[in-house]
Amino acid sequence: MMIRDLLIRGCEEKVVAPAGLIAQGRGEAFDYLLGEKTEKFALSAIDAAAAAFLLAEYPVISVNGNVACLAPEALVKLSEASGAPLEINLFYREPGREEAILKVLKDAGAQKVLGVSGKSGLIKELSSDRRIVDLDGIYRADMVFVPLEDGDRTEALVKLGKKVVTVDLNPLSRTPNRAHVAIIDNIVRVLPLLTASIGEYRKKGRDELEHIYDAYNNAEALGQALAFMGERLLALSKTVR
Ligand code: PTJ
Repeated sequence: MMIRDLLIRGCEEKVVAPAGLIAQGRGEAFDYLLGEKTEKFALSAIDAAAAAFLLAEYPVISVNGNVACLAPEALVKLSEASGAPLEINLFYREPGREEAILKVLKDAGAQKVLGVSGKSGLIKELSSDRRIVDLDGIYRADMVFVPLEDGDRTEALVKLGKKVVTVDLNPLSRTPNRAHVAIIDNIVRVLPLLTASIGEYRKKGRDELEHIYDAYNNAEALGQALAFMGERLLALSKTVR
């Protein structure tokens, strides 16, 4: 209920797009299927994601309205731990939204936020407003963290040769199926775990990080997430009286 209220308030303040409330509802439904816990397949994806951050030359964290509203402090901590800048990149570019999100991030302690300077480039493969990206950010990044993303942009970023890491509660959605690493879990639970994993992995050498990244198989993890949800529902069905 608290998270729901947070998003409703975020929507009133233009941080969250109206469609963001629908996205949250879809996410919540899948979170019920997960049992609202971080499972093994998500933990191994978090480890691969941490390795991807540390192996990248220029990683960037893409921030939309939902993520900024749900976990602004955790985003700032992830940015500090990984050295990856935050870039506001919106699907629904209504007037005032970027400014509202910038304020949320600054209030949470962000020093520098990309995507608001006007120094923008275009991802030509995309038709939505998400094609507008910061020349100093996603445009030149070799790895992009895009939680709660739409499928078109994930596909476009992969086509451009960038490594793409996402967080999505829905393993059937196109984004997790196109990304290199998809963490099937709630963004609120993932961000602190990912930040901790990056802190721990900083001590590891490049070879070890490459080994962790290469050992991860995204299709297998998505299959495990679906199987987990199915088995959980089956077990629950036996307890219904
Ligand atoms: O702020 P904007 O304008 O950039 O718009 C953001 C939204 C989320 C509205 C936009 O990107 C969008 O429409 O996304 P989709 O296509 O609805 O995809 C969002 C995905 O995030 C869905 O698959 C949801 O299941 C998933 N999701 C929702 N809440 C969470 C989540 N995944 C992880 N944690 C959540 N809390």
